[in-house]
Amino acid sequence: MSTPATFSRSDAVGLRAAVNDAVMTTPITDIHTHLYATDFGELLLWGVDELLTYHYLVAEFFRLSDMPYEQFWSLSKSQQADAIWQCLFIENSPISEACRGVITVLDALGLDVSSRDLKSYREWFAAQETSAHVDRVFEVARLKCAVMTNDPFDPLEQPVWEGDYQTDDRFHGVLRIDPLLNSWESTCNMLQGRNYDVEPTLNKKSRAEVRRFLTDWVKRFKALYMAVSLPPDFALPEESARATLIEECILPVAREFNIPFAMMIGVTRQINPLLRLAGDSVGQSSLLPVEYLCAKYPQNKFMVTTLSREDQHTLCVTARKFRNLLIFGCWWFLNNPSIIQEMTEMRLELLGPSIIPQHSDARVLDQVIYKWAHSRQIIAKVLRHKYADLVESGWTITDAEIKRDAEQLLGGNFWRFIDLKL
Ligand code: FIX
Ligand code: ZN
Repeated sequence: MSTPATFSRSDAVGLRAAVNDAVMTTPITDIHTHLYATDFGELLLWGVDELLTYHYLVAEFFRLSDMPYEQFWSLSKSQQADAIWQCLFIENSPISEACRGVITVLDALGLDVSSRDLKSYREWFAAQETSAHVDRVFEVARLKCAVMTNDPFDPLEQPVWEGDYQTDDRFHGVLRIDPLLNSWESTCNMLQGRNYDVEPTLNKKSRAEVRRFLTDWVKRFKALYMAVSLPPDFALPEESARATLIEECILPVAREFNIPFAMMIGVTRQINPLLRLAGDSVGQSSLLPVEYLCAKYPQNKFMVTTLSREDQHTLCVTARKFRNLLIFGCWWFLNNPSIIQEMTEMRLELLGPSIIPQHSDARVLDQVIYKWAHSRQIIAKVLRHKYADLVESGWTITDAEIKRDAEQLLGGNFWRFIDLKL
């Protein structure tokens, strides 16, 4: 048996290679995506037209094109993709992170990006079979599994869950409850339509019925956690339907199933509705509600990500105070190399390896390739600097320890938190 490699001051080159190898090859648990298993049919998006019409690119398109909004939305998907390709990749250079992502994906799948031949990319994707393509993408991205975002109110998803869905070990369920918490009035009507005996006042009976609804869907989805996105003015404690629903419905059910409640805080929806899915924005948030929940409910587990760059330091400090809080990901507008680097450094400095540095938020299967290729590079860079500082101070570190740390960051911390009993 060979002795495990140990790195000290004199092994900068070896240390660098060991960190790169560990971070680049460790299989990932992607804890928040908008992907689906193949049984969900058309809900699983993949291919070059989906990549090009990603809402991140739609927002960028409207900055550089003068096409009227209505004209763009009246085009077919492939016509929209043509317009975006022409504008963002041919008439301008694809410098933005979302544009670069498309190039990374095509290149990783073996397509010749220097040809700039969209037609040939389309032909290649058209020749792939869905299930084999999922296998391939998981392999190229070195993904172990992905956590879906499942909506009990989605008319396309619901029949699949209620039908003969064959569980795929690579895709895990999550109960997403935005409508419940962000528009209670209309959700109340929907629940009534599904035979839950609820009233807008959220009386005792209604609260029990909401818990019954949550229980039904946690079970049906085999949900690893419950999740919601929240606006910057999210406040707790307060007198509101949202507060009652969180404290008296969600948290008791989460405790019963020992699952975390994930809050994604800081999104202002539909600032520009003409952009449709691309029309959401960001605002700074108070993290007092997170402090309040973690302190008042020590038997509940919370996962939190915040959308504003300005909130990241407070979030780290809050996580230092509460073991029932796990912070995750560089969400959406933060998913850019410079910000990922800054956030990952700050998180490791304040919290050591007890974080989930990234999730992909992929909406199109192929995106996991670029989201993870780009993030792995940055995580490796930050870790290299951290280990280099340590060995510079006389510490030694082994290859096995580096692999252990990479495994924790890229999946282990999540699964440990899921299993954690408080
Ligand atoms: O609320 C969310 O889960 C957001 O991540 C998405 O709705 C958003 O549109 C997105 O795709 C961000 O990456
Ligand atoms: Zn998301």
